[in-house]
Amino acid sequence: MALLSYERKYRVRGGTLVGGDLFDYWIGPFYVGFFGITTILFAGIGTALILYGASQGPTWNPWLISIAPPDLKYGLGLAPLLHGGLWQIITICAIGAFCSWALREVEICRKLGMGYHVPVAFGFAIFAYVTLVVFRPFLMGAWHWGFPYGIWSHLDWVSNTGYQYLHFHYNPAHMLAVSFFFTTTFALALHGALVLSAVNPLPGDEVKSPEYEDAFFRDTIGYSIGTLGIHRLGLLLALNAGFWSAVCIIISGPVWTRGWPEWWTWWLNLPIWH
Ligand code: 07D
Ligand code: 07D
Ligand code: U10
Repeated sequence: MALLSYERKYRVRGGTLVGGDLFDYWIGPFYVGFFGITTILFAGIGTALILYGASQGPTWNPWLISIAPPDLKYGLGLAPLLHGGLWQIITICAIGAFCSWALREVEICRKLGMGYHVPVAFGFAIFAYVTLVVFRPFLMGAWHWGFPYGIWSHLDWVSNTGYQYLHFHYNPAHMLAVSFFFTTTFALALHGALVLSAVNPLPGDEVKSPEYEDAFFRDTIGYSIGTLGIHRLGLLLALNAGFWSAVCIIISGPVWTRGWPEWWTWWLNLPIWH
């Protein structure tokens, strides 16, 4: 079916969470909806505030523009606009835009009668972000602990925060998160390669059925997870990568304040060694 006739069939009213028929329309390829409007508003205001902050700062170099969180002395209170207040409003706009985007995805899922897997998955990314800029700073008693909004400066924050705990690689949840990220790319590489090898043959060759894909992995490793199963596994791996990332940073400070290498002394202190 051609794309446009397909869209005519599915571009129907209904499924909105709020607003009824209001905003229940498309602009070009984009579904709008109530949450499309709130996305544009939050993203627009947040972007404008970043530009305003940049205009008050020392550089227009896009790599170096940075909007810093408030000084430690402001604790969990509001800070003056140019001393972290911008960062606070931009954070609210960012959370507003990300959550609006997720809810717009939910409305599109409802229109299409599909499951909510995509917005749920995006929810894990939002969760990781909110952990970094709300939950952890809140538990540590100051917005100061959030990361600065700048391409280069946020890298400095990751490095500095890592070294505050001496050796971040010794954080056990960071190990889990890193391993899940690696496993996710490994699984996607295997899956992408396997599908292309079966359904995109050289000219003249036949397209192979899923049985061939199953047979390849049975022959190679003795087991095939199956064509639906690999997508379940991929989602599970990716969500765990984001989840354990959030865990690894929320425990750094609120739960464990010393160097991460020291955490492993529990191993040396096991009674079996004494
Ligand atoms: C490919 C989908 C498209 C998204 C893109 C990002 C902006 C920012 C804004 C100037 C995979 C669009 C970027 C809108 C411009 C301003 C104010 C997704 C794809 C292309 N980081 N990070 C990057 C963000 C954190 C870290 C790049 C965002 C944490 C490291 C880009 C967030 C920590 C490295 C970027 C965020 C951290 C990066 C490429 C939010 C731990 C790199 C991102 C909202 C998670 C890499 C110069 C990418 C780099 C990089 C964006 C948070 C660590 C600028 C929006 C605080 C170590 N990060 N990041 O491809 O090259 O994502 O940096 O949480 O090495 Mg980061
Ligand atoms: C937070 C992004 C959310 C994004 C959202 C959407 C837009 C719109 C618009 C394109 C979570 C944004 C969308 C803006 C764009 C358009 C149109 C994702 C987020 C909501 N580390 N480390 C991690 C590795 C070291 C340290 C996570 C590896 C060192 C700290 C991951 C190595 C030290 C923190 C990870 C390594 C250190 C982390 C990041 C290797 C530094 C964190 C992924 C090989 C000296 C962060 C929640 C993530 C974290 C984190 C990997 C090394 C420190 C597991 C592979 C030893 C302080 N590290 N790390 O979280 O957990 O994504 O954040 O050496 O805070 Mg690490
Ligand atoms: C998958 C799949 C599968 C497929 C697939 C895919 C997964 C098997 C069937 C999908 C995968 C791909 C296509 C592969 C590539 C994807 C990636 C590598 C992921 C990363 C993606 C990107 C980098 C692209 C990001 C692009 C985005 C987010 C679109 C940006 C668009 C907007 C900001 C507009 C959003 C629209 C809204 C909110 C609705 C309402 C508004 C409008 C329509 C009009 C816009 C309004 C204005 C211009 C007003 C003015 C705006 C202001 C003032 C503020 C604007 C501020 C901004 C920051 C924009 O498994 O099957 O195949 O294909």
